[in-house]
Amino acid sequence: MIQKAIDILKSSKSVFVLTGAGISAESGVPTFRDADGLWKNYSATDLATPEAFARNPALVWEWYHWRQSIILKAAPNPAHYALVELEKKFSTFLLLTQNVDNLHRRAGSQNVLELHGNIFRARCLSCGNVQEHTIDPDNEVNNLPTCSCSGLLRPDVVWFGEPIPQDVWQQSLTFLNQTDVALISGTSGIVWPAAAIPELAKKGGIKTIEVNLESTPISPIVDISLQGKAGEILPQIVQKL
Ligand code: BV8
Ligand code: ZN
Repeated sequence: MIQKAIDILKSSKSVFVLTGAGISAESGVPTFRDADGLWKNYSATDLATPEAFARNPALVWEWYHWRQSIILKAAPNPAHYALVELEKKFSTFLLLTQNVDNLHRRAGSQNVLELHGNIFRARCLSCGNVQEHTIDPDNEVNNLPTCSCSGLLRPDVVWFGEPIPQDVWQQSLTFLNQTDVALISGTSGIVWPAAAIPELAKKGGIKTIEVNLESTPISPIVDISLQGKAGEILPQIVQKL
């Protein structure tokens, strides 16, 4: 099966990659499924909403600062680096990630689109100003981050129930429509609209390859579903291209 994936990629000129939290699992960043109940018994889907932030901004910011502290200690893993190597082998390449951890960029990926934003950016609720925002690990005081205009800052990520950035989505669909193969890795295929991508690729006659630790709702849809760790399988594929 892995050889079939290699053969498809070898006969392709353009590659579209979609990643999810599973790509960062081997970096020690908990996935959304692992994270449920991991932090003070809260579930990610309860905290990653505008309602949760409106109700208790301090709690939501504490959760994001906790996640930032984990990500800052984490390093990209072989799965991230395999995708950096994959990008070098294809003149036409797009990496669409659902992750907000910035690890693809830290690994060296160039053509990255972030469908759900970035945990190291914050946006002002008053003036809309977007700025880099990383916790100061030494400064334990978690007072609410505010903008220079003194407005309250929120994490610049897409919460459940919020629309995804239309420019990113449109750019991804345009690229998907002209690509030869879509490689989907580390996503449970539950969160929409990213979960629609495998179906859209299939309808467009595009070859689809999944690399995931366990089978997902995507597995029966794709042409090739490889089960295992992305940090092991992706390097095996890329070094043979
Ligand atoms: C939208 C950023 C509409 C935040 C995230 C009811 C009310 C409102 C909306 C909805 C609703 N019902 C459904 C919806 C739509 C909703 C949705 O899909 N909900 C789900 C729960 C059903 N979607 C939305 O709300 C989206 N917006 O629909 O807007 C709209 C339109 C116009 C106007 C107004 C509204 C927005 C969704 C974005 C949410 N934000 N993240 C933050 O990070 O804090 S989603 C978040 O969860 C992640 O970004 C990621 O996308 C998702 C988790 O998914 P995965 O990445 O797949 O991770 P997961 O843990 O699930 O799976 C990991 C996988 O990796 C597993 O399969 C595992 O086996 C595998 N794995 C583990 N280790 C490894 C591995 N694989 C390989 N190697 C390993 N080592
Ligand atoms: Zn402001």
